[in-house]
Amino acid sequence: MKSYEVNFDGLVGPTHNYGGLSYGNVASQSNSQQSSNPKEAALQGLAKMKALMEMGFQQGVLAPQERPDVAALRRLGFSGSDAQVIERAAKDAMPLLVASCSASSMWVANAATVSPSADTADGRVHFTAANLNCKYHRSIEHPTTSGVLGAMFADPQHFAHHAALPAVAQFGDEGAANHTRFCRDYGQAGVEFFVFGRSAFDTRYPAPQKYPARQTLEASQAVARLHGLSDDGVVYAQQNPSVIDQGVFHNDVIAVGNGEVLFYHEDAFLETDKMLAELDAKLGKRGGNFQSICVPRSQVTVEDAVRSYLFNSQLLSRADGSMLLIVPEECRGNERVWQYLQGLTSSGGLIREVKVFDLKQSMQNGGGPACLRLRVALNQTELAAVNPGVIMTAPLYGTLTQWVDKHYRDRLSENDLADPQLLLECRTALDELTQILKLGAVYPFQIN
Ligand code: SUG
Repeated sequence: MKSYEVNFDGLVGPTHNYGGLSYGNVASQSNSQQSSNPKEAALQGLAKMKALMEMGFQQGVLAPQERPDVAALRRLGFSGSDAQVIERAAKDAMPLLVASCSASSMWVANAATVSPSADTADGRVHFTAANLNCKYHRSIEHPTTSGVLGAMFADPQHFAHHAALPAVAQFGDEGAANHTRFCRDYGQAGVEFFVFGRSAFDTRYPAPQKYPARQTLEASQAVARLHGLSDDGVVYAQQNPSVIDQGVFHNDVIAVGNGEVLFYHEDAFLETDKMLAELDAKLGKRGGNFQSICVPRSQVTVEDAVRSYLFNSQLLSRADGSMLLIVPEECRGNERVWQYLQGLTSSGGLIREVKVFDLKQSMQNGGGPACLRLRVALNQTELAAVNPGVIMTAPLYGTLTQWVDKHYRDRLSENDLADPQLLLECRTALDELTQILKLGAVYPFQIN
């Protein structure tokens, strides 16, 4: 049976703004307080989805979350009508209002970790929503993430959903941003590669000095257990703590993998040779031929990688077996990175083509092409069991762009977040969206 990698891209929500909320994420910190353009952000994301669909890739869409999150503000003690909750938070605790308005659920690489059915003990596709426990504004995502994923992948015969891990730093989990799967074919058993930033319980592992390591080894191990992965199908590796301290807050800012290929920066990991040997051996036992492409620091520095998001690219397999790299415009803007990419595609290797996308609105918060998508490998039967409302088509693209044009503002600054009218606009938009995507009631305002 044929199998596919389906990319489900996060649709940018109507409150997209630059809140400066992510310490350790250089772009989020440096663009704090700038005004944003939610309409442009959503259209940039949709343009990427449409382009990939037109290139023949399977493409889906993942709905944004209800923001401002009034229920989250109520849990923090703000009361009264919804408008009063927002007004009081704006007056007494603006940072909390900003956090409750973040459209950060757009970076769906952090929504969950997904294991395809070929890897799991019960032969179902497993999802564990990420607790995103390192940042308050992201820690409030997982209940709705679970609801939306449940509405997209509803059939229990094919799909198993696990709640987020315990919400403590020791089980900090950032989902697929620190997880890659290698395989010969999407439908065959593969090797799942979990990258962690620190260990919560074992002091032998070093930790970064400056910025937080968001993913723990123990969280990755728990996800592997929940998904029923076998030891010979899993490899764990530690991120180099010094790159975390340079702004590599997720492994997908410094490495990307697909099929049999890992594309990574020389400084990305600790004990790289041991890790590569284990990947090679384990994929070899599953019939695959592991290949790695190391980008040397002499050609591209870690700083170049963080600024350009070279590795936050989508590495896609084409029908002829060659690969395509989807990179953000910022790669073209960096001379060393662009030169490296020219050399890479003309070297006769596997990666033959680079396509550039303008995702500036998302990039200014530290979210590139790879952050915006959640990969789900599915066989034909499983793909047919996915809610068809979320699969991208030309008519759906048309409907969603019209929906964005109708409901989104083209400028949002911090003061606008306190406008109770924004809450109404967002709820009206999202209510319509759940009908467009045929999700049913998934948002707190629809359920309570
Ligand atoms: O978690 N930025 C996100 C970016 C996530 C990128 N995802 C991956 N690398 N997979 C984060 O740091 C910034 C929000 C703000 O500052 O307004 C933010 O949440």
